[in-house]
Amino acid sequence: GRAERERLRIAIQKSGRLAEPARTLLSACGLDWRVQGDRLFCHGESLPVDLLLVRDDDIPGLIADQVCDLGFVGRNVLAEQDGERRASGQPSAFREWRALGFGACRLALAVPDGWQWTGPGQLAGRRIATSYPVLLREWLAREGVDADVVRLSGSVEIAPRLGQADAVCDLVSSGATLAANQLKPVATVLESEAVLAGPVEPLEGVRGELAGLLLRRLDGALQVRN
Ligand code: PRT
Ligand code: ZN
Repeated sequence: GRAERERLRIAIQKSGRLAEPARTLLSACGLDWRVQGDRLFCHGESLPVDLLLVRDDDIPGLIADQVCDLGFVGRNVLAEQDGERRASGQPSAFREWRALGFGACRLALAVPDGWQWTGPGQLAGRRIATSYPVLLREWLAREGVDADVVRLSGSVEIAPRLGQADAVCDLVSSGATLAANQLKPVATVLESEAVLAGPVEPLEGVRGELAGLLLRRLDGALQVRN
């Protein structure tokens, strides 16, 4: 059964923004894998640490289900899915173990360029498009603003032009995408970067020892970078 697994299993993004830096960082920790072409599973050679290559959105759930022990994922994804569990009364099943210093971005509220921004109260009664409805609702509650959250899985930034929403809440790094859509960021909901995610409780047994070894090497590698 999964509880007796004697190899550590780490989930990383198969392709996308975090895929390459995640592999580079794990290599810097002395891990390597047999070349396995297009496979989703990479068997670790130098240590009993295997990789699973997946969609970033699947990583928190894989940790919650103990299919994987650890994962490299954006804090934004981890926080949204943790919030989803909270909202449905489920206990936390994963948490951030380390911030990794790459994949920096922020989840930001953005409004049309033409708006004279006066503060969060301006969003009252407005429709806001986002792929992060839980984090947005929590922010609105903190600010005491009652707005309509429109959940979209992608192309959030064109929602205002399509008349689907008045404002957006989306990830921003350079800001070029917002600008190209005549939007401007006005408030930050979450500062994000890639993180090492793991279970709420420490791992035990062989996998606990492997995780400890990996963390020591990771901390060393991160220190060299910073
Ligand atoms: O296929 P899979 O589901 O695994 O990938 P994905 O398409 O969901 O994720 P991906 O690779 O786009 O992003 C993975 C993670 O990278 C995100 O969860 C963030 O933690 C982090 N990250 C860092 C970003 C950005 N920067 C970013 N700029 N994720 C997305 N963007 C998008 C943003 O949504 C917007 O469309 O880039 C656009 C804005 O960029 P700027 O530079 O124009 O502001
Ligand atoms: Zn994704």
